[in-house]
Amino acid sequence: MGPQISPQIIGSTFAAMTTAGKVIRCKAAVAWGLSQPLVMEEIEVAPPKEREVRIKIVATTVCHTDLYFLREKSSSEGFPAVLGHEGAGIVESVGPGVSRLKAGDRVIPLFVSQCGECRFCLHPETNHCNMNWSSQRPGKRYDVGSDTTSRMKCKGQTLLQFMGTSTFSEYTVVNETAVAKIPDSAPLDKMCLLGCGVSTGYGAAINTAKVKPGSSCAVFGLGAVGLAAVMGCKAAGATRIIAVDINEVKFEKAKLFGATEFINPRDHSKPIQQVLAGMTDGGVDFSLECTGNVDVMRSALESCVKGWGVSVVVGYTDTHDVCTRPLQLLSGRTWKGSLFGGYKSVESVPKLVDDYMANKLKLDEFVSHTLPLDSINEAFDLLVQGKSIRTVLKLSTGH
Ligand code: CXF
Ligand code: ZN
Repeated sequence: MGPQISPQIIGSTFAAMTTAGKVIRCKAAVAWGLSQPLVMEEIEVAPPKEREVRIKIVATTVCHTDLYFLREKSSSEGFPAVLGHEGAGIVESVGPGVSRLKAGDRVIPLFVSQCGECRFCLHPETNHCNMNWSSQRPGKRYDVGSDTTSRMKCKGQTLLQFMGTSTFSEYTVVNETAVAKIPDSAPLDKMCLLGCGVSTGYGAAINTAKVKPGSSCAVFGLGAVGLAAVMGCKAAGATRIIAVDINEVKFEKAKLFGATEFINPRDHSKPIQQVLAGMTDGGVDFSLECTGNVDVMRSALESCVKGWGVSVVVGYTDTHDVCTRPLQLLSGRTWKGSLFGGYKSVESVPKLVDDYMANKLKLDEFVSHTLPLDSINEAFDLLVQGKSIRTVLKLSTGH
């Protein structure tokens, strides 16, 4: 089904050639409740308000964070909702005051904004823009980001917009500060990967850990984020990249992205940090934790060498505390976290696109499956079972 303009909503203008300024009826995968399968529904997407952009989504993928917020009790505030934060599409229309973008532009919606004006955007060391959906309503996970309301409805109910992006829909509305404009030649079914997983892992190695040439690295967890972290370590010139996962099926892909050694912690009776210390004369220079498990976060920190080791937390959980003994830090290790790879989003994502187009950044290799949006529950299942890296969901209105 393509998008339809409802006669009830737009009355006599039904025959109009353009959808701009009108409510669009389209398909979306709606999350009605905790741990329930998503349901394909016809939803209504209102026109963009001031400083907002309505985007026709062409391709989207499922990230572990979508799964987490669908299934974890702590997020039960958030239904009904439209999840999805890795997408790419084409601007359908823009709201008042938008000059940087226009209808027809190819774009990637961003779950981290870059307004360019706030204290954080003006600081060179962070990408935590104050315009972000998470800053607008601290502690919440939903909203367009500009006025904390939703542009989506279904069966008379307001649909919460997830992470300011809601890409599991044929159309979504996003704040203009959370949109990256990309070249017309960029293939959208690959570009969606830059909306989260690849940028998150790759940037965590390059921007947050600041991996150095000739260094040793360990990457814990070999999903899309971990594989991208491996790719980032390689791009930064690391000579030893130790890939750690309990699912050995992932090792082959890790090798493709640059891993030089592979460890399954279940093959060892000693704690993994001791195994890594033994392999590297006391610990790796850099470690990246990409699982969201707090025990793994601790292991990753303690796998770093004393004196100068840097460990980066990339995985996410809001249900457990992370801990270590203070001596681990007193002895010179640094523990850091990374959101969206530390990238200032609006200006950096187009550069990643250029790198892909110049064959300097792998994206195709992350795509393990391709399905229509209607099969989204299958994509979730593949991720849960560890069978997919990324499933690209193509929308029927796609290009
Ligand atoms: C997310 C984790 C939850 C907070 C926002 C960023 N990372 C990627 O999906
Ligand atoms: Zn994500």
